[in-house]
Amino acid sequence: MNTKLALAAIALWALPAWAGEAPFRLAPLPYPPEALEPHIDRQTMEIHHGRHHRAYVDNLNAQVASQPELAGLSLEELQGKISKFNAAVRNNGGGHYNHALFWQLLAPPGKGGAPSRELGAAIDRDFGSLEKLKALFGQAAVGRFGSGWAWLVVTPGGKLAITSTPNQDNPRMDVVEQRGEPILALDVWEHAYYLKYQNRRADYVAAFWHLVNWAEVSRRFAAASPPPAR
Ligand code: MN3
Repeated sequence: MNTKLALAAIALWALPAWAGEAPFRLAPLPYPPEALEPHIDRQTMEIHHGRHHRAYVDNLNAQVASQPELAGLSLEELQGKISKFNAAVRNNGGGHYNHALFWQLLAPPGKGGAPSRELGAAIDRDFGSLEKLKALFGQAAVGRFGSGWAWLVVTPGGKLAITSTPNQDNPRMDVVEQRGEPILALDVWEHAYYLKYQNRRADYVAAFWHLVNWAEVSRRFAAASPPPAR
């Protein structure tokens, strides 16, 4: 056995017992951790993804031992049934879903494109303009007391709406007031911005608009919207 194989064997042996069947996994970031600079710094991304997000995944997988029905659910399905589970599943299942989504909704500065024609029309219809959407979303993000998230969602009625949730809750959960399909998200936990922005959450929220992956937001909008009436 060569050295690499031997090391791999040892690494497998050292994993916790549930790891062989751990249903949830941490995907790599879709860009290098420094790609969002100067708006979000490399160290924040490394800690946020590699430690905070990883902990949500590990803690969620640890719950599978006592709640085997968890293993049969996709991450998306779990959100809609979150009321059936304990607080650890709600916090870590939400944390995993929210972060996995958040990374995809960001792009390096100048790489995020613009809202699709259809999304742009819906933004004008429901908010008046993209600038007004940004102002209202920013108010939701800055106004969320303590830790939580701001969201742009497609409601069950097919409208765009802005909402915010505490902790790791999200609009897919069957426990929140304003439900919908999230198409844009912003993490306003201090761990998301404190190293660079300290207490200046509003500056972090303003910088976020340089990083929005509008191509991905538009894709999610199209997938979440009912087909146009004929
Ligand atoms: Mn976070």
